Amino acid sequence: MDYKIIDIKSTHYDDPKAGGLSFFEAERDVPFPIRRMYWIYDAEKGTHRGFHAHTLNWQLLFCPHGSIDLILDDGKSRETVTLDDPAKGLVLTPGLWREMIWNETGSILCVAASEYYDPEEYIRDYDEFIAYRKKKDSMENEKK
Ligand code: T46
Repeated sequence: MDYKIIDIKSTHYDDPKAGGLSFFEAERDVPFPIRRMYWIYDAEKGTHRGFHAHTLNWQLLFCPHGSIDLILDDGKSRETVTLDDPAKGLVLTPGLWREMIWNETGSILCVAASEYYDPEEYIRDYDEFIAYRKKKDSMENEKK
């Protein structure tokens, strides 16, 4: 499936009580220019969000606090990635259906996106997503 888990660079003070600091730089650590950041907070355990795919957006998702499951679907299979470490990032290419599940109340999901917000580049209907994926996959197979 077309996603990648990356290590986000992180530093810690000698005193572990002083916490950590994680960082990334667009086009150096993240394989796309970043045009937008957003974050989801105040969600309760068991919250389900998402249920859509993007046709243009590349994204880096990370969870600086808590634990969130990302269910990813490429139209053929489903895989679950758990984000539960501020130093772990998930790079998503366009064309993946996603559902997010909050494993802990107050978990924060941060997203760096390659595109400005455009509701037209979302697919929010699952049947439409499957039709889109079939077309995309057959066009990519023809190119090979
Ligand atoms: C994604 C997952 C991980 C805006 O007005 N501007 C924005 O940049 C965004 C991201 C959202 N919105 C509005 C659109 C909706 O009225 O915020 C509202 C909630 O968005 P949505 O229902 O799409 O939220 P999620 O949590 O289902 O999905 C979000 C992102 O939209 C999406 O890009 O991949 O987080």
